[in-house]
Amino acid sequence: MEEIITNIRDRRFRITVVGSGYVGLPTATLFADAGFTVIALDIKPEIVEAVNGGFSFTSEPGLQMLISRNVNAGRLRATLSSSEALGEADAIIVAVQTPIDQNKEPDLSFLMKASEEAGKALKKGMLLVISSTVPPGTVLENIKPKLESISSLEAEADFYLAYVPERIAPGKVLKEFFESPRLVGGVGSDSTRIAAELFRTVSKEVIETDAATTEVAKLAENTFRDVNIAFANQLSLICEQYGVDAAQIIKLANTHPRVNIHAPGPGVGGPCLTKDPYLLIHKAKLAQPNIIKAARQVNDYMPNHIIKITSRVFRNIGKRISTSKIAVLGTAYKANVDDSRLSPSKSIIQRFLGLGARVVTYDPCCAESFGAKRAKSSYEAIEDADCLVIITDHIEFQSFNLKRIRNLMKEKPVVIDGRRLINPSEAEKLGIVYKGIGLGERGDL
Ligand code: SAJ
Repeated sequence: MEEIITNIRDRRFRITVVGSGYVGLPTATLFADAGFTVIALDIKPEIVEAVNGGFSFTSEPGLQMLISRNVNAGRLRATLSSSEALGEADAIIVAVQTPIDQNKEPDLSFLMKASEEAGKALKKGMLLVISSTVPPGTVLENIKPKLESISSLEAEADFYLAYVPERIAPGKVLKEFFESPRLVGGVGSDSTRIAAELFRTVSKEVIETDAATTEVAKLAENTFRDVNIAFANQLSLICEQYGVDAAQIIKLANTHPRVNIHAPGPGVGGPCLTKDPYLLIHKAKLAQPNIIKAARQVNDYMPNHIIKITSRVFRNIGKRISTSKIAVLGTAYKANVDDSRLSPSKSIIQRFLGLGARVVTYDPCCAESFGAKRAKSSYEAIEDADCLVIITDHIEFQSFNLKRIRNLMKEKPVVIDGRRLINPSEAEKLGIVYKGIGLGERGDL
């Protein structure tokens, strides 16, 4: 064991990262940048080709430069070949996707396949780290026995196994990879110690615990955030009915030193918050009501609410959605990222298209348009529109010239503000029919 620790400190430890996606690629790159020789394994030729050419498949700030630096220095390369990637490794870090299926049940097929391949390559003294988000119990109940039966080796005695989840938000990956305290949970104390030593080379702070605890802690973080946002969303529906402003109320409530209500919005997207709560409750037997499930339902309802308020405004002003042009701003699931996975924009755009509207989208970061026509700028999308719907809070959308918007739009222009980026009284002064999420009018109840 001391020899392994020395090899880590001397950077003689060779690392293979299985899955070179949004988590695996920065992981591989940052270990290479810390001085290790790293191989990134993936099944997608375009990712492998990009990495070996010194490029990133995501536009994550700073990542491209780091990939290029480490590929040129000969510390980082990518491959499609498992045997090439796993044959020489001292540590294998698994960062493949663990999605949920249509029934909201975890699909561990990618993870179990990766574990199987890692199991075939296991040798005495190797470290296997799971970084994919997993349902509680997965490392001890599924992965450990699989590795032991394939390799005929024993965890802790012959090889080391730890769960080390990521805590990085797209857009801030490089900063958070280093700065977020890293939870390291081994299946035993030697596994924890070795994995902690390895992650100390890329993280400011490492917190040592055990695998089962770390699995639940990872899921608790994102579930807490999802439940908090659901509370903010439900509060905004209440405020709309009571004729008060949820944005102002949240600001006031958050002046209390023990209150921190998140921001309401047009829905919660992305690959983490939409899935992790289901992983957490997967096998738990809970009496009703289940606030975690209810929170998911509240957040999933929000895109419908956008359609509902738009329809109501159209009815009030005597226009029809079916004969209108609607500009939808933002297809990314959150501000300033190019990622549209599970974005609330998808169902909103598709519902408007289904109602017969002509839908034009614009997103400064993201090329996805979910079947709508894609404009080259916000103002091009807004031109001649009957209605502007703001879905993503990109920086570019936070400094609109409202007068210009007003002049570009058709008569009786409608603005539906899913992120509260526009000043309501300024909009109304210009003759815009404005509806913001959480902003009620007296008499709405
Ligand atoms: N959102 C709101 N209101 C808010 C905050 C976010 O409606 O107050 C929406 C966003 O617009 C977006 C969704 O929620 O649609 C998710 O946003 P997010 O900021 O939580 O970002 P993620 O999902 O990219 O990242 C989360 C992070 N988790 C926490 O902050 C607890 C990140 O640290 C994790 O690494 C990541 O999940 C993950 O991979 O697990």
